[in-house]
Amino acid sequence: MSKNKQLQCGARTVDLSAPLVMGILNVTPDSFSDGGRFNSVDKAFAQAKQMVAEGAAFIDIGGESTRPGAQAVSSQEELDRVLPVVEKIHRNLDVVISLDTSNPELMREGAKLGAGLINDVRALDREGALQAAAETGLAVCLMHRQGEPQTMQHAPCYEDVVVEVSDYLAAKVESCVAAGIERHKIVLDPGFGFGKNLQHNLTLMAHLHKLLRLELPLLVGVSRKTMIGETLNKPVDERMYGGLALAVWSAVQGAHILRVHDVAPTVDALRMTHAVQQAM
Ligand code: 7PM
Repeated sequence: MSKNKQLQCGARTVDLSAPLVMGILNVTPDSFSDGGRFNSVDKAFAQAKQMVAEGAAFIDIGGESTRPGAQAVSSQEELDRVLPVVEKIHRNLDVVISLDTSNPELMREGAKLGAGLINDVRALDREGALQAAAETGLAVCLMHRQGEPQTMQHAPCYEDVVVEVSDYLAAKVESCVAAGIERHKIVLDPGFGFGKNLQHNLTLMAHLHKLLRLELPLLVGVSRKTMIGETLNKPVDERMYGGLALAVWSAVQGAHILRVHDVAPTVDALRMTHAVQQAM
């Protein structure tokens, strides 16, 4: 991937020549526990507004928890949670809206309301998802995983995790292109923690630059993840500094987008990193 690449996300063109931050916005009921629909839309919007003020270029909106053991959400429930937030953000904020979903209906409806990117942790594997994503014309993030979200951490196994992730993503790109998704609208993600143990995650992180051979933008999501918890022996609310180290490491290796909870500190860390990269 050359230095001054751009990514077309719906109506917006994103410049990927410096590392960008994607802020995570969960709109699951457990994230806004006091119930009322309007109240939760306002709270989600306020959080998005804050993340944009802190420098997020993308807001990744998710209404279905991918947490192992989490309850499955009906399609309508997911639409009802996510779409009002998409609409409000699109009308009021200057940011690319990413749909964190595997649901073809949400892809279509979200695209109509101004979303720019589809971030599907199931890599468009669900019935109808590949076609829906292609028909929206939006950019897509293809993430590697081994197994299904509910059971993927039971016994992850690889002969060569870097080669297998890379080969998987290369094959996915070809299926997407065959389905009508333009190559320049595809972002790749090794899927940290998705069917990977600590050693797999560390190996992937160490060799991240090898995924650049696929010549597409790279997205990395490690914010607050177990690989930090296991390395530092810290609970989820004490993983920010470890996450910043991995964000900087990823950017130095050539990652383009960092998906994080803690936007302000990550933006500073990446701006500082980029200033040094430019002096090379
Ligand atoms: C439970 C398990 C809660 C896993 C949350 C998660 C990624 C993603 C997620 C990622 C892309 C988390 C994950 N992770 N999308 N969605 N890449 N593209 O820790 O690494 O945020 S959900």
